[in-house]
Amino acid sequence: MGSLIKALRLPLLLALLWASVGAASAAEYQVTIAGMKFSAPPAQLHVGDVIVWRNDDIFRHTATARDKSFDIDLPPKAEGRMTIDRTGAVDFYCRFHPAMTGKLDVRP
Ligand SMILES: [Cu+2]
Repeated sequence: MGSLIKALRLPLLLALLWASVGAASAAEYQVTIAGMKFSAPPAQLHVGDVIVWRNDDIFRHTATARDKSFDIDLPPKAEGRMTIDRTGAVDFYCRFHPAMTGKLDVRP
C-alpha cells in the first residue's frame, strides 16, 4: 500500500507542475486611465489574458466595447478586471467621454 502511494506521488507532482506552467502562459496587463486618456494596450493580446483597467482620474469612466462585448464601470481610483475571451479587433471608448477611445487586438 505504501509503495502505491509512492508511485502516485510523481505523476501528481508532474500534474501540478504542468498546471502552473499552463497558468503562467496567460498574461496580465494594466490599462490605465489618466488625464482623460487610456494608456496604450499591449500589441500582443491573446485569449485568456487579463486586462486590469485602472482609473487614476478623479472622474468616473468606463471601458466600453463598441461591439458590446464588455462594459466596465470605473469610478475614480477604481480597478476592473476582465479576461479576454475572444479573438479579433475591438474598439473601445468611455461612455461618459466619447472622445476617449482605444483598441484591443486579440490573436488566438
Ligand atoms: Cu470617461
